[in-house]
Amino acid sequence: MRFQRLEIALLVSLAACGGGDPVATMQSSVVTISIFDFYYSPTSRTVPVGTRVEWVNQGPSPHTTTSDVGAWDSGSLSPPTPGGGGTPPPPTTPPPNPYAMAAVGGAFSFTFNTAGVYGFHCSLHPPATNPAFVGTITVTE
Ligand SMILES: [Cu+2]
Repeated sequence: MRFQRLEIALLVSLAACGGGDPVATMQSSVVTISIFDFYYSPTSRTVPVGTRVEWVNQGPSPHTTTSDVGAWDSGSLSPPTPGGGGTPPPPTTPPPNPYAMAAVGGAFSFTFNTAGVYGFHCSLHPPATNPAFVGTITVTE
């Protein structure tokens, strides 16, 4: 049948091109910052230009990552346990990290392509009332 012959031809051509992979591995890196009530962890990071920084809300409240100078704004990131319940993990094997088994909350990422110092805060819990709820990304050449 016609389809069988096509399959055999495909298999032969796949086997024939088993040489080296000409596509180089991407060199971009990702740094993760967790958002808690009410602080960022880590508070500050120094990264090279081109780094993608991802903020992940570990709740239990909604939060944002908002650039102090308007370079980015995540909008409200949902907490991992909707409703701010702080539901404990099931009583099976307790994880070493209490957050390890929690569902992943809302996330936002931004790639820093220009060197500089970038302050950020949560627009829902602004520094005026939460002075410690701020962070800094320092981007180096
Ligand atoms: Cu917040």
